[in-house]
Formats: sequence, C-alpha cells, structure tokens
Amino acid sequence: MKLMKTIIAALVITAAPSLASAQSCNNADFEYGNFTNWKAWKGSCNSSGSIFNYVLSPGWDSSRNVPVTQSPDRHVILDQPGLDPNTYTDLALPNDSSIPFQAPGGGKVSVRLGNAVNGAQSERLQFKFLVQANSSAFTYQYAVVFQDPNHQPYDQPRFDIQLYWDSAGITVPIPGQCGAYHVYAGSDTSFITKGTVKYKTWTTVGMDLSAYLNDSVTIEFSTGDCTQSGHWGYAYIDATCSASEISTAYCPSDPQITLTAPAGYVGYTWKDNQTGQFIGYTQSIVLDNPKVGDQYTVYLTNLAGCPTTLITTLDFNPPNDIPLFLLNQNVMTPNNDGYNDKFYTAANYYEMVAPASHDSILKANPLKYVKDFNIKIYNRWGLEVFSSHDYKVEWDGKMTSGKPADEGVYYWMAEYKSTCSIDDVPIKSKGFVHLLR
Ligand SMILES: [Ca+2]
Ligand SMILES: [Ca+2]
Repeated sequence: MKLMKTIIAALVITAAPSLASAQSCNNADFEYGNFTNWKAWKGSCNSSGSIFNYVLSPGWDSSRNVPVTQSPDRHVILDQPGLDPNTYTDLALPNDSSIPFQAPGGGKVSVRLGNAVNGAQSERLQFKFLVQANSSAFTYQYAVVFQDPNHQPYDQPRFDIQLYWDSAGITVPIPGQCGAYHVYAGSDTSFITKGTVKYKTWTTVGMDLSAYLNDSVTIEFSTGDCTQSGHWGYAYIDATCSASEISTAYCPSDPQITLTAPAGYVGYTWKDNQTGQFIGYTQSIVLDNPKVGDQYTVYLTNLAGCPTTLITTLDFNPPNDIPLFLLNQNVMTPNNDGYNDKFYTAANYYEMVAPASHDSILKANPLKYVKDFNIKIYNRWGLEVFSSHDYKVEWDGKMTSGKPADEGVYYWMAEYKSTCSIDDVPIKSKGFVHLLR
C-alpha cells in the first residue's frame, strides 16, 4: 500500500503541483479572526537628532497566535462593530466623523495597533508573502488617532509603513515613496481635530508589487506614541491582495465596456493608446463599442506618491458560459507534507500555479465570470462531509465537525453560473477524490 500511495501521489504531483510551497497572502485581511501569518512586536520609542527610533522586541508568539506578555491591548483583533471612542462625536449629527472599527469594504475583521495609553510605547506588525500574479496588488487601509502635542515631526505620535524585499535570503528595505510612507499628527491636511486629538479616518493605499513577482516581500506597520512620554497615538489597519491589473469584465453582447483600475490611488489618468488622447481621470471609465485589439493605459499615483502604470489590451471575447474549471484531482493525502494535503478547485490551480499557461489558451481569467458557486463533498454512504460557496475552496480532509475524515473515496458535486449567461442555468460538475492517510 505504501508503494502504491507513493506512485499515485507522484502522478498527481505531475498533474497538479503543490500549492503549499510558499507563504501566500492568506489572512492579510485578518478575516481568520486572528494573527495567523502575521508577526508582532512591541516596545518603546525615542528620538535622536531628528530621527524617530523604534525599540522593539517580539510581542507575539506567531506559532500559537497568542501574546507573549500581558498587554494584549496593543495588537487588537476587532471583530465586533464599534466606533472609536476618541473620535466619537454625535451619531445624531449628519457627517459624523467617528472612525468605525472595521475598514469600509474590509470584511468583518480589522486590527488596532497601539492604544490610548501614553509612555513612549511602540508596536509593530509584519506580513510576509510570496508575490504572485493574483497577489501583486497589495492594498492596505488605515485610520489613525493621535494626540497632538505639536512637537517636531520626529517626536510626534506616528504610524509608519515600510516595504521590504526578501531577495535570496537577504531582506532589503525599499527606500523612497514606493517603499516607505510616514503619517504623524498633522502630517497632511486630511486630519480632523477634536480637542487635543488629531485623527484621520479610513484611507486606502494601493501598492503595485509586480516588480517583485515570484519573490517574497514583507509589509510592516508600526505605531509610536510621542517620544517624550506624555501623549499617545494608535492606528487601525486592514489589508488585502489582488491582481495588479485593469479589470475588464464584460459580456459578448455588451455595447459598452467598463475598465476599472485597482482601488487605493489618489490619481488615475487613462490614455487611449490608439489616439494618444487622455480620456478619463477616475478609477473606472466606460468605453463605447469595445474592439478586440484596442489598448488602454492607466497611470496611477498612490498617497505616498508612488507611480504605477498598467496597460490592458482588449483581446478576449468572453463565452456565454464558462468552461468547466474544476480540476479532476483524484488523490489527497492530508498529512501536512506539502503534497496533496488539500483538495482544491482549478480556480486555485489557475490563479496560483499556472496563470500564464491558462492565459495563452483562454486569453483572460474566466474566473471573474463565475457566480453562485457551490460545492458539496459526500462520503461513500452519501453523507455530506463538507460544503462551500467559495470557488477557491481548499478541503483539508476534515469534516464540518472538525474531525478528520476517514480514508476512502469521497464524491464532490459542484455548480456555478456565468455572469454572462443569458438563461442563468447553472453549470454542473462532479467527480471523486481518494483520501489516503
Ligand atoms: Ca479585514
Ligand atoms: Ca501607547
């Protein structure tokens, strides 16, 4: 049996390379409800000359996702709705400007870094991941609440963002406006003043990481109180990864197409490459009579001043129905050795392993036309052991109860619809997977 297992596993590896080899962008958005894949530090801060310094030591046991000392109020998971108490004004008033705990559009969970306690405290969170085609756009959201003692900028409560490139085992900080971004009390004109507090509500910043494709990067968020100990500052953060591309979803009969650039930029300038004319200055633009082969460029600038250029060519006539995309992976061995530990759909295969080869066949990502996805997995007696509405689902061989499923054959049935479908009839797919332990 052992030999058989090895042979079957080898066959499947050829067909579907493991997805577990490098850290993906999972839980950048904190939607796991914890700090999985994040590292944390805490400590103090000071200044020397005109430089602000962080003095930090590990503050979190990332292997167990628990704080290592007694101050869990400095890295805080916010999974319940609420309003920041230090920016709360009056909900009965229009244009109320208090900061909600969760980032707009950022799901159910965001994080607070730091607290409303002074004493020259500082805190840090880092997230390291492998940049892939589907995760080359890193977008973070932040809000900050600072007491404003009107010190020099390098002594003020602050929030700093730094990008690192992990190249061949060496971690290099990226300098300049595309790697570093600094926010301190009153550092820009968007701050609102309430008594001695200056605050800035949720703000989105996009980072194009295409230059680091297939390398790991680390994003670092740090907060510091005023260095002279008398005033506090903290930040709310959330983040997400997506493809750094112009979205062009449209259907064959559409007389118009909407081009949408990634969110998180303060400047959008669109150019029609056919005429060389600038044709728009918003995140999305609408074009009449889209023609295959036409090319458009968008020039982006984020809040930190970092410029990015994206180009798209209209080279795809989408089908009314999407081809079946569930992969017939028929063996899984959930023993955490990195090979076939999970059963996954071709959506993951497409996005994480073979986007280039897929592109050359279909000329576009068909997954953006998927809607109403549903998959159920049954054991040989017809009992449902797992279900999901996520087309990127990964089944780890555990039943809904959390208990590991027994060895044996499991049947899956999936269905989904195409957003371009005229009759709205679901596309159905089924198969089996042999679970070996
Ligand atoms: Ca979130
Ligand atoms: Ca503090």
